[in-house]
Amino acid sequence: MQSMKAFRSEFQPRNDDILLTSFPKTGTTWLIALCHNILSLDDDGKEEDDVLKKMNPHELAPPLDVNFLSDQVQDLLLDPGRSNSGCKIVHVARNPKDTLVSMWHFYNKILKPDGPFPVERAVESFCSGVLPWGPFYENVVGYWEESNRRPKEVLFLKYEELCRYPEEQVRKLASFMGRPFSSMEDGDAEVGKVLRYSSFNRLKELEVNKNGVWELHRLPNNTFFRKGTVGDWKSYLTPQMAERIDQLTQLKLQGTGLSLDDF
Ligand code: PAP
Repeated sequence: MQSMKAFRSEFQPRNDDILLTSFPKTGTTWLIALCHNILSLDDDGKEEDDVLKKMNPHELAPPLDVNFLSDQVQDLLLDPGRSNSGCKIVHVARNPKDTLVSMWHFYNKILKPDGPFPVERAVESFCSGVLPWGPFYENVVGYWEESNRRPKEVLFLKYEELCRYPEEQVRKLASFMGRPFSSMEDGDAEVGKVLRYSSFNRLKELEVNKNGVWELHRLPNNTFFRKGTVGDWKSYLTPQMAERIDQLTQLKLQGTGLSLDDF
């Protein structure tokens, strides 16, 4: 909370900053990798030079809300070049049932309790909004509404659309970041490279993500790569649980124009 308060009162973005925002487990790791690879295209680097081979994507974009007071991001406070205008925000959202199941797996793994946390309690906690990083729906609707109000400054992406229309979505992301791809063949090749370098299968199999640890949080990097699919909730939630979440989703998103489907 201290870090969050300090962030809210003191952080001044630079005009060319791009802030990545998300509710946990909605595609943050993927989004960081995609943005990194879009920005790295100019370097014309070879695969062996890719820093993602040495670092978990999170190390490239430290989480400001948690670590604002840590040494790693302290320098952001001291940069006189920062002004409070013009920065861009990219938000990634995901359907609530996969988000919940992904979070449940994550905490079961890192907290190492005697047995898995009962899924019924995870559903209860999700539906009541009492969970790490607070209520899911208020978070996502806030970014959705802001993206409608300020489309040039706030881009709203969905995990499911990234899975289903990867080329289109990466082009949209790159244009928003001010690095549009050409519509010619070389542009298609670059989009393909960004997607390949950021892909779940590639990142999961990198040595750094198999056996490395993110020192800042002392978390094994492999906790960020589980299944990487849409609809895995079906293996864990009963039809009753799914129905409860669907009803809540309908209620919370009513009138917003936002849908969070697991198509
Ligand atoms: P975080 O909040 O801890 O950063 P985040 O990256 O937002 O987690 O979400 C993790 C989910 O994204 C995991 O989903 P799953 O549990 O349903 O499998 C993880 O597997 C998935 N993920 C990580 N990297 C990628 C990627 N490159 N492409 C697609 N999905 C990914």
